[in-house]
Amino acid sequence: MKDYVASWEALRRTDPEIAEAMVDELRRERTMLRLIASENYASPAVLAALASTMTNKYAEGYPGRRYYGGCEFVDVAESLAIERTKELFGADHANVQPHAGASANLAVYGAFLDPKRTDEKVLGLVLAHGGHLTHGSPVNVSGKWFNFVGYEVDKDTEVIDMDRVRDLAREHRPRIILAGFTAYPRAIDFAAFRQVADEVGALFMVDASHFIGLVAGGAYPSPVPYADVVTFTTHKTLRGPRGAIILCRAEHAKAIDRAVFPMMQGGPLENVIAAKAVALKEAMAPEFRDYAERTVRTARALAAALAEEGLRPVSGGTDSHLALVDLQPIGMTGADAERLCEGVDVALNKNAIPFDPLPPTTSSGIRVGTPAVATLGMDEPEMREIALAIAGVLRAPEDESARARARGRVRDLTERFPAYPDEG
Ligand code: DSN
Repeated sequence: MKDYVASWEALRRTDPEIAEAMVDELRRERTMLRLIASENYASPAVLAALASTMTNKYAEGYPGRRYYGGCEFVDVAESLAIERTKELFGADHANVQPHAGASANLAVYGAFLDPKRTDEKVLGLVLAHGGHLTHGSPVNVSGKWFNFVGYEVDKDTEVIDMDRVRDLAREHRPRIILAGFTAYPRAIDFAAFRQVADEVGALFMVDASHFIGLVAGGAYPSPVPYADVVTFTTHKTLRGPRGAIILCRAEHAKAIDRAVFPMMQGGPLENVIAAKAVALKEAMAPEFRDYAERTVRTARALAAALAEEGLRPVSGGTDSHLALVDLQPIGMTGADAERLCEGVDVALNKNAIPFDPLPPTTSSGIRVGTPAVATLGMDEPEMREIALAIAGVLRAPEDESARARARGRVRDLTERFPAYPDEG
């Protein structure tokens, strides 16, 4: 009997249409330059854990305290994921069960807020200035059921103005102050947020989804010493499977565990938790520090190279894995830029910039991130190539020879830095 039973041949026989879609997706990931800041390449070991028979197991509860028998082996995987998380980030407590970042954030709100109490507020960065849908957007359950007050970036510097955050905190006396972003390029002053939270008696929550892999590799400040609760997804800079984890101080452990299960979720996805454990082990290796540093170094280089080509990085640059680029100087919308780049095999996304005059479906900016290209081994010289490909096409959208040159640059890069190369 085999020790591992997932079978590509069986899948191809059983469902050739799905198999073909998977082959096409792998080809796309190999041939496109992937600059979507929230995406990465999970390792073959992580992918193997996802396809394991642990997907067959029900395991409501937590290791050693389950509602089903037969959990001894998934307990091993989940306990390893918990211990590795605590060790890697120096946290008191970890819950590795959230299915997604949205579920993790909802669990934190469920743990500490009563939706019926209108006086319990959360102060968070507005979506239009780099926050997230789950940070109080009116179309999301966070904004529908809970009471959010938004802070913005400063109009001139385009960075978070801590005096403004303090003023809003004094005015609204929030129950939670939330820091974290999806499209904010700069380092966050976690100590300053903690001070404001202490002054008004608020809990301090950080959604570290985007930058947690950089924290693991020592390339971005850690929120853990300052925050009561830290949520993060595991598939962005951390390079694991899709899913999320919550860290918290010991005093909040029970409230967080109860909020994840049974308040928000039922059975945990134990195959995904095993894959999280694998990714955490990879993130503990010395090579991951090199990866995290290269990710930030390349993002800085890409922002600078785009600036040289006349594309303005919001806030003047980046301290993280992403840059937000204002296209107003070249008179182009984010939606058009996204489409043009896609046409030359560069995947990136349109993005609102602070104080954007256009609606989010069009937007005046693009977001570019380097977690995926840094995984492939690209470094500063390659960022110049990428900037030339993007700027060449955006500055001359009608020029077929510019498009051909850009496609050639992308092909050269993806061939020199292959994704999932065959072993041996
Ligand atoms: N949708 C993700 C992003 O692209 O940033 C965040 O959840």
